[in-house]
Amino acid sequence: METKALFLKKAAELTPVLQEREVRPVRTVALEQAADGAVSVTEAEAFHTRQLRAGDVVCLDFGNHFVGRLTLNLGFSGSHPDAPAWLRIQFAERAQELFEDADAYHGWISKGWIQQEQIHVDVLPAAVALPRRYAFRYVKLTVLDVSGKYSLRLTDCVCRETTCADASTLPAFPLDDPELARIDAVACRTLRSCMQTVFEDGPKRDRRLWLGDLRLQALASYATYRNDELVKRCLYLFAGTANEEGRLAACLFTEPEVEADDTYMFDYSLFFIPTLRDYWNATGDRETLAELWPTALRQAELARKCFDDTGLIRDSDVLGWCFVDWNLNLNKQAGAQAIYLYCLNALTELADALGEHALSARLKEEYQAKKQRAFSALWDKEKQVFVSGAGRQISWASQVWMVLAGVLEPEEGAALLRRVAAMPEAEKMVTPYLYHHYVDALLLVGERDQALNVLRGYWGGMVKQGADTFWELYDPSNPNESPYGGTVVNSFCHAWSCTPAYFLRHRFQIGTD
Ligand code: RAM
Repeated sequence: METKALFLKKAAELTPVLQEREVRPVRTVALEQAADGAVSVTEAEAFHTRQLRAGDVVCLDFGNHFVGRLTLNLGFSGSHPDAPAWLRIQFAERAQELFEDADAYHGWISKGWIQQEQIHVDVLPAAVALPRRYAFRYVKLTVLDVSGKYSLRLTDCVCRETTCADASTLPAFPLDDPELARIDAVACRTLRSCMQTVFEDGPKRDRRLWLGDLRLQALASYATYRNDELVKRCLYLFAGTANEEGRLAACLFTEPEVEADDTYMFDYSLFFIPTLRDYWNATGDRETLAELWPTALRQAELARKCFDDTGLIRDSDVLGWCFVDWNLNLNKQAGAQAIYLYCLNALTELADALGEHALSARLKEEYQAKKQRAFSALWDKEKQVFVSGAGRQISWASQVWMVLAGVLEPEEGAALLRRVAAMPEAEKMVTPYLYHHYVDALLLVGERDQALNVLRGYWGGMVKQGADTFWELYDPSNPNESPYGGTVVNSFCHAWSCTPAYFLRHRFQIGTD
């Protein structure tokens, strides 16, 4: 069998059985939005006692974030229904979403992601199974119309929840500190909701496997639900969908057939290398390492072509040529150079593990040369920071990734991170994805207290805003930040934000017994 087909066969054999469970709303609520956008949630009359007429609204609170399919049990009182019940049903991960007008969204991402249905129910009573899988805590039902001769009753509402996270494998992690305990719990919940037949990036959107997200989910999984088989499946899915030259796509679909997306990003393809390294370190699964090693090696070979003859990565204006973060002003050149160096280090570790000593030595030489080039081309001697692109842009991202690439001694790296923090002109971080790397960089240079402060301040900031799961984007100075032209399509349960569980459990190891 051809190698890629073999990889996909292995991936298929590792498809997890999803656990299903029925959950019901824990209360009926009334939602109100204040002028500053804050939403208050108060308990309201229980849904099943209400007689609903045209224009009535029922909001259900499931008490936590769930992913699943919903069935509404509908009845009536009054005369025999002489017209259909016409309903709108909206799902929200955060209550705020229910105040957004889907029709007013004109951003570049499809409105199709907005979790909203309109249905006609011709015959009552009925059990109406809604057509999609939803990610939500709140469900809002609006009666668009019924006839004057009857009122509608919602007698029951059941969600069949799905996840492949097995609660029995989640190690207890008692923490004396309630703030950190809550951050850990929300992080675990985030990962759990994203664990479906692959590690999805977001169960609301995009509901697919992205390599950059997988890398962080895998780290969190090793420290929590420990689903190594799911990581292995995802690695084989990527390896099995490499293009003709061997390059891995940034993301892939699994339905109706497994298929790579036609989006390629410099950094995401490379992240196969550290993801395999982390899997190897966590499992010691040598067979998988040996089988997937050529795929990992190939990503570095292909990325190498993006450098000029002097060893400097070529910059590009193409949006998304290299991801790094969702800050649309961010220049990626320095970040890309650093990410390549970071991945070279991971590749060297794998080469050593496989006894490929000659290759390992060559990789080390290449690392030194490209590191020197980073300093000669991208280091601003006067400002003492890395700059990026023709405009010599200063950003958090460039410094964070250079630290992670190991180009500085720990004290120098710590000083660099402090320096950028004091530069208001530096391009900011906008996603938990880049904040993850900031925390990682702080830990690498020994700034443990500051790393913990970031967990408390940044992820804790989402908790303070009522997060049950961590969000795709969070800019404390602009909570309505969206690269998509509107927060209604943002994902509020997003894989790459689940890593506080990894940091707290694995890197800080501050749990109490
Ligand atoms: C977003 C996705 C995903 C991320 C990409 C680059 O569209 O939600 O999480 O990896 O961007």
